[in-house]
Amino acid sequence: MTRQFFVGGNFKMNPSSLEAKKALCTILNDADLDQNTEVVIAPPALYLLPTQELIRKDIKVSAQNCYVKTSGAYTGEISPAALKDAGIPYVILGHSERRTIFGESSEFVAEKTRAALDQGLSVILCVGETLEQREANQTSEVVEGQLKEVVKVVKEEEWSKIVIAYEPVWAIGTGRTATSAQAQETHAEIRKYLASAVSSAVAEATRIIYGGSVNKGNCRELATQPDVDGFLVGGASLKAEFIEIINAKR
Ligand code: G2H
Repeated sequence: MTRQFFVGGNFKMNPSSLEAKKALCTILNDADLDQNTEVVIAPPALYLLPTQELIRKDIKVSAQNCYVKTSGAYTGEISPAALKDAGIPYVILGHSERRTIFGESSEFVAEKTRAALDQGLSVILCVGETLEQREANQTSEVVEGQLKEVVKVVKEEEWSKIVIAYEPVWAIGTGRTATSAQAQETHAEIRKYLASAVSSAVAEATRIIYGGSVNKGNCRELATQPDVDGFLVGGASLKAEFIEIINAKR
């Protein structure tokens, strides 16, 4: 089975003006993009709707987070039902910045995944180990532990709505990218885990993308790896080089 290449742009809390956001959309709108690649951009929550208006229709828009409840007294949170209502098809969940800075546990990320799926949203589910964990040879254990909680709450047929983003924490925003061999090794382990914990069909069909300092210089080599099905791009998604990353397979 061929898995459609997927490139996500995680803008994080950038840029902090609508003008800069418009400029980014214009660059993408004018670009010659590989039509075989699914492209999703995740602006800050306040800019989701203007971005959806401005961006070409073959690029999808994603939230960077959502809560587990659909409505109620949860000041500052984003409802997955509101995302659905606004026509936002994707949400990023479990990003390491959410896990480390905001203390989100794997159980909570799984609960959010369940809530998002219940609204019909697709999920970019992030997993990854710290440098300390990698050096202690705990990468598989950590990543499988993060996935295990999600496996518990997702039905087999729902995995088609999930893209797994493997983002080693030590490679995020540091300029230190995993080598293509390191990425391939962990992606293959994740696929093997899915085969044993869910099914071989899900393992074969699920896209596993890499994130962590992806740029125009390293994307082509990473994209040659058989289990690397795309990228989640942070810093470089705010620049024109994002186009070269989207076109990495061309
Ligand atoms: C990892 C990635 C996007 P960056 O967080 O999710 O960011 O490419 O800046 O390392």
